[in-house]
Amino acid sequence: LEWQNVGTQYDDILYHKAEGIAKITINRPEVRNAFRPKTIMEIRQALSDARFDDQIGVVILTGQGDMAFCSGGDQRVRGNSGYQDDGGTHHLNVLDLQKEIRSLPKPVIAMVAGYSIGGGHVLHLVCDITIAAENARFGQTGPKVGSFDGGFGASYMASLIGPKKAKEIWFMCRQYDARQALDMGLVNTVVPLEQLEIETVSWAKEMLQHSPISLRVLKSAFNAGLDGQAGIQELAGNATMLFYMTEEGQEGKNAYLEKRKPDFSKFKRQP
Ligand code: 2NE
Repeated sequence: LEWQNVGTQYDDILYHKAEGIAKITINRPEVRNAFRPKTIMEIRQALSDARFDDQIGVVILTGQGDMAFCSGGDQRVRGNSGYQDDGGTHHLNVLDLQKEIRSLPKPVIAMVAGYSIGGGHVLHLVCDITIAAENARFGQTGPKVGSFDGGFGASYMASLIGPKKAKEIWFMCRQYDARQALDMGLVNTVVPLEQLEIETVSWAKEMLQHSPISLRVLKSAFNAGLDGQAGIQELAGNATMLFYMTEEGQEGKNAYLEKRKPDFSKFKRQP
């Protein structure tokens, strides 16, 4: 693909677009792509751009280089109540990013080479699809470094691979290779490192051929159960959007604007 650099304003990430695909790359290879508050803020901004760009149908999240997708929170800036930004405020804003990846109405693919560890492991988890290179290694470190993610990091992992395996991953803090991750259902496929982007782009292109609304509604339907009332809200938001697209929905608005009684009699009740 002829990637176009559309993220020159960012320090911690690269942001590219090509042929309907947006690619967000965490660009801190010297710390195995660990994130600080600025990194998360920039990913959220790029994600928002990808959401509002109607030419974009699929987002790829990845890490710069072959050594790591992401190694979680940058422990060098970890303070007493979160990760410290340049102004001295502490954040755990990766939790907001997790929610935004899940509620982005377009598929998000994690493209993983090397380590996907700690908060960086949860980031690949919450993506819709994970394509792993053969050198990928997965794991949580929280209980080793005095941290944990009891939100999606625990509950979504358990729904993905079962509670026994999820507890093993969190309680033991072991690392798992790409084949083990595939066997557990943590990733969708494993490919040689040199094929990683080719394979990921080909998955993205296949999805791009399909109905955007089908993908959108399916994504929110997959999330609805675990997300409770917020999940229902998102699914119902799609129903509202689709209703606005119908003549029946538009009749209500038109009647209001034309100061007349709405006539819904011509619209059939479906069985
Ligand atoms: C990722 C891993 C397994 C890689 O190991 P290796 O042997 O390939 O590399 P090395 O030498 O450990 O790391 C290379 C450089 O990157 C830094 C290292 O300190 C080292 O720096 P220098 O010695 O060259 O100066 N580095 C790596 N990860 C870093 C990190 N997360 N923060 C700051 N510097 C980091 C290995 O490096 C590793 O296990 N890293 C730590 C993983 C970790 O514990 N992450 C935090 C989990 S907690 C979290 O992410 C979190 C949460 O639980 C809840 C909310 C938000 C965040």
